Amino acid sequence: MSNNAVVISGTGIYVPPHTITNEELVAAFNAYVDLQNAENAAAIAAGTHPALTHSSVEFIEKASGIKQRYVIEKGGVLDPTRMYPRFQERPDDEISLMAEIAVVAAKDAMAQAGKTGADIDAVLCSSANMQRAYPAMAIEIQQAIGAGGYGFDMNVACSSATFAIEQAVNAVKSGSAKCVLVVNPEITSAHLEWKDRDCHFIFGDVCTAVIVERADTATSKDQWEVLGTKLVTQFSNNIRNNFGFMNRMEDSDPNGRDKTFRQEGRKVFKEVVPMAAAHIEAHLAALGKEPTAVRRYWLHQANLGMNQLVIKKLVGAESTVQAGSDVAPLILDEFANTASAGSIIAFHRHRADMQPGDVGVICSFGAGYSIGSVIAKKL
Ligand code: CO8
Repeated sequence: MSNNAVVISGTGIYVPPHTITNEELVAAFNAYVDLQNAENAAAIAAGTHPALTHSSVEFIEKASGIKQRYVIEKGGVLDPTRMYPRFQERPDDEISLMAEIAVVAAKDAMAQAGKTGADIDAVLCSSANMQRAYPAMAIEIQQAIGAGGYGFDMNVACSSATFAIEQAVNAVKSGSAKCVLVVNPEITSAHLEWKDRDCHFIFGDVCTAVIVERADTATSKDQWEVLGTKLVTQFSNNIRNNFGFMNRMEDSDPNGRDKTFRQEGRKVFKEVVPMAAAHIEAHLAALGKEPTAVRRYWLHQANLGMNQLVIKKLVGAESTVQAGSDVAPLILDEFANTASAGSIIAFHRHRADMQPGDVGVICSFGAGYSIGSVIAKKL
């Protein structure tokens, strides 16, 4: 191990209190469809308004592998007259919801790494959406855990966590920080379009946390040397969310369909799978490693079929991607797509059995397009 080695010394998670099963989700969605179709019955009969179509549990499980999702608030999502969560606006002197869940995940990771707030000198709050522009959630979290140094928010959609880990590793290597907390509070329920049959089943809420520090300060029993990180972006319109601070000035509809998540799912699937596999292969090759020498892949959790194909391209073992799988564990069935947190949940939940010297790859892929990989060795 080199003198300036950097390790991941702890991970943590916040799991929301409510689950929504596919059955519950589809029942609420279909009730919404029936209400809408009844309201528009005359126009539908006249052929001037399209009728909405029911969703199905069978489709969701076959197309995605998702069986349920966790959410912070359930009642609003399942109310067919509303179809989005109910959150209360908080006063400025109360901690924000994003920061609150991040602090829970952060404390979990800090306990694993044996760190207190005073040990942390950088906080990166990195996720697919931010609940406000400023002050940064990262700085709010920094204050809540009693950390020093600096904090900032960053957003690279589903690759927010891996991109933040690279920033953390570089900060530690350069000496600008000694011990970095990366948190990924993903309140996807607030920017998912629950009324759209094509995507209403895709996302779930969660928060993950990772501690990145110098190897010579780490005391955790479970340390992972970061052998390398590799990031890439390539512009695509296939996943978009146009919500933003310019909307008011543009006089655009604040409830317009383009102000929440939308995608060309098929195109994303086809284009991102080969990109992700080639990215991982090139990253491993740069470190002189073969894909078959990797003990475990903690992949982005968007779609079971995507992960099966990525693994097939890498190691030719398609059938091994499933819940509890050894080569590429799945957490998507339980959590759905949690944007940037997915690959980190897989790493958090599925590494206890690994041995010193084992190498694993964390890899995210998503909107942008953006792909990030972190290659780590168990010490
Ligand atoms: N119930 C029943 N039938 C349905 C449903 C439904 N809910 N939805 C679609 N169908 C029907 C369609 O109408 C279609 O019927 P027909 O063949 O008669 O036209 C048929 O099923 C097939 O439809 P699709 O082709 O759309 O279905 P796919 O097999 O492609 O599966 C998926 C759809 C699951 C979306 C799949 O394409 C997929 O997972 N793609 C990859 C998605 C992905 O990875 N996206 C990443 C985006 S996440 C990211 O980067 C972070 C963004 C920030 C987070 C935002 C949080 C809100």
